[in-house]
Amino acid sequence: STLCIHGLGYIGLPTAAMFANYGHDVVGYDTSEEVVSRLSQGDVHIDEPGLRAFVTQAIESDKLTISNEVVSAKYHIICVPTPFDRESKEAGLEYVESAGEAIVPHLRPGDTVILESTVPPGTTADVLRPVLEESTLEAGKDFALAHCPETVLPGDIITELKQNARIIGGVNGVSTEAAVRLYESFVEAEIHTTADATTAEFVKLIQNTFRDANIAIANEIAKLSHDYEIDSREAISLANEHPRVNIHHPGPGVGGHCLPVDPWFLGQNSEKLDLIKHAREVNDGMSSYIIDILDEELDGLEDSTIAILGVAYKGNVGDTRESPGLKLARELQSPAMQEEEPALADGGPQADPVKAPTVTLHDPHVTDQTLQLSPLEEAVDDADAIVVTTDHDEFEEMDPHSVGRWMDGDLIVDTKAILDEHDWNTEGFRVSRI
Ligand code: SAJ
Repeated sequence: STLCIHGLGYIGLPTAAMFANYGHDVVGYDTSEEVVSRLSQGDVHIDEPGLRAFVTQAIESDKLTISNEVVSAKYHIICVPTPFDRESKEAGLEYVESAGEAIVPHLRPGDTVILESTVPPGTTADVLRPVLEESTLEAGKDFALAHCPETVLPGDIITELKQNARIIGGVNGVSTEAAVRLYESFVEAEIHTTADATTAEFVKLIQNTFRDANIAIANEIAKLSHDYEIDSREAISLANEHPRVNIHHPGPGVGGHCLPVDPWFLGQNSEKLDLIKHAREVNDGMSSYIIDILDEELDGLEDSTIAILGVAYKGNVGDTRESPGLKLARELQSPAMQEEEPALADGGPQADPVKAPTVTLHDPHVTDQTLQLSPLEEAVDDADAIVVTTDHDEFEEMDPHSVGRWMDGDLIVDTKAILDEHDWNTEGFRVSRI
């Protein structure tokens, strides 16, 4: 059958290729001229293992067509972004609404519309449904409407698309069934159905919220461990020997476009966020905790040079959204750091502002030209301290001897505990783990 996928990003593109490679006739639609023209030339704009070959296969078999126009199709699948506004802590639903509006002129009785984008509970029923019903067709009666949230892990998208269980909730039973029949064509795991679309939206959000809150516990445990002078990783791993305990790993904070954002979506139409909100704040506070460690270990940060290794949001990906490394860099260079010493009262001579640290950045996976990234040797050249903020393979393999020769100081803060402490100590480094 024919499918029109709306939005060819991290989720839409692999999903379009997946349906095409399973024999459906798919049109991949994106509003960006650049995305459409690059993809039409076989240039895959997303850095994800195996994706290039997977998309090429779909295009070359003529099952996937890339287009800058919406077409009539038996199934419309919406995979557009829902950008997070840091000020209001709300999801922007403008792309979901405009995708709905683009479908309206093409919507026919018997079609099915599926929303995959992560959205606040209630969006399918209260935001998308009224837009689609401008067609004068009725959801659940004339056309099917369901939410089927994506759950794939960047770095392992193609495998997880097939192997993860899916949750599908339609605005009524007929809608749910229509969506289930479609996903059955490639999903190998169980497809669970919910009574309504709102439950499916809610389930997606609480999965990421659970992971975020669990990491917050790990981060707080790491801070406690520091005070008791014990190894948090060893403590957590031993605690996890219990059959009902599964504490995640501490680190420099939680990045990406999902975990730091989705918990807020839960609170968009409710006032009840409490522990969940607090957990978010614990994770967001890890950058200032790292600054405290640097400050303590370096006896003040004035005039220091700090090299941050890792500006991607996690290991072995090139995505920098909500990156803990970049957040740390921003905070190290923020005006607050420069005003550490309060200016004197009116009229008196102004105190010399404390000079904020110089920050250098290095990341072998990130290609973003707008960031001032340096090669490793340049980034650590003359640095007083290094902070490792992602578990890229390249960092695990770094040679402590060379790094020791290039840099000035001897401090390395290993927020992901990936370095062999013994090797680095042998080269004269002080290793501080989180
Ligand atoms: N992190 C830790 N400690 C851990 C695990 C992760 O600090 O023990 C950090 C990572 O370094 C990273 C952040 O959390 O900064 C998020 O990384 P992640 O690998 O946990 O997750 P994402 O954001 O790449 O993908 C998540 C996944 N959700 C869950 O595992 C519940 C994925 O399955 C979802 O599809 C995706 O969000 C999404 O799109 O919602």
